[in-house]
Amino acid sequence: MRFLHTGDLHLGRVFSEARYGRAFAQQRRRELLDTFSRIIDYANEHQVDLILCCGDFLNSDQLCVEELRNINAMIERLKRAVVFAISGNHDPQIENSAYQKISWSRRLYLAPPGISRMTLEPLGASITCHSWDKKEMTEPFSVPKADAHSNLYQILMLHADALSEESRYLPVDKDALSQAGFDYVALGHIHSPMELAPNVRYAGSPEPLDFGEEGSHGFWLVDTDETNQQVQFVPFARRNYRTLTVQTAAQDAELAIAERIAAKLPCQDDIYTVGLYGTHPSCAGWDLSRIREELLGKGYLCRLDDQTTPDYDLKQLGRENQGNLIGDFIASFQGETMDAVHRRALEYGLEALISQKGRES
Ligand SMILES: [Mn+2]
Repeated sequence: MRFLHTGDLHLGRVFSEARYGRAFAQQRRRELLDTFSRIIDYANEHQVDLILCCGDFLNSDQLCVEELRNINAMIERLKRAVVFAISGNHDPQIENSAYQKISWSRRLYLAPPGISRMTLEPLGASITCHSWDKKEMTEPFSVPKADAHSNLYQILMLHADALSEESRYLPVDKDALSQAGFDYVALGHIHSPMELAPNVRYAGSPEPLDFGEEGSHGFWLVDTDETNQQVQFVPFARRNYRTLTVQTAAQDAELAIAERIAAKLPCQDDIYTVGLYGTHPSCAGWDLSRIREELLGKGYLCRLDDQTTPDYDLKQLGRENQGNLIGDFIASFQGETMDAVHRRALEYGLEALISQKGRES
């Protein structure tokens, strides 16, 4: 048997226009659907028997009926495989969920809420799984045991959080998962692919869904026969998120910074967090949205993380302003541990005071 382990496709997810800009937010939403369509093509081209979808297949509330029909038409294109899905916290089987709104293809099997077990006789496999019917589940999940007498290939499918005991999303003990006797434990919910034990994996989302979800995204492809099991990760994302840093100096013009950033970005397809380090002009900071728009015009989608510090000399500024409001303000920070929050507070306060002073004189 050859199966594909995926999950967290979040089809229908709406991307923030504030973060991505309107056009790109809409494009990115379409790309998630395109990637599911590419997965269907991949399954057809690679003789996949079974697609495991480990929850959060749909952002249930954000899809209209016509879009659901389009997704269903993609599933209908499968020649050989079936999609075996469990519901997660974004597509729980509640009243009026997306799963109730249209009549779905027989190639999609959605496991009922709670724990269930199903035998796929032609594939020599059995699937034990859990499906959601609410948006939060805080009780720790007690892991069912595999059938010790079965000679089937036994899969456990869960949408659960094996990384945090305090999780509101079905906390589960990862050692219990690896020791329950299953040949393969297919997990969803965490968006990065991860191997927790030789038989326990998170699929991760095939597309990264937001800043912070860096690294490779795709799905697992598993081949099994009576004696062997081969598991490979297939990178599949249309875009990746990346982080890089750029140095600034106080005399830099906004457009010069944009040029410098663009020169460091290797690929227009990816989405970047650019950390700005160095100094910025002490009283007239840069307009970061201007830099961002300039980069967007060149085809780069970036988030700017401004870590620059103003170019004034704090000691000298304190000496020059001894006894006045600015001097007192600087002195009030002495003895404080200057973490990022304190530094920002000092900087914003000083900028306000200095510009006020400039207006008065
Ligand atoms: Mn989830």
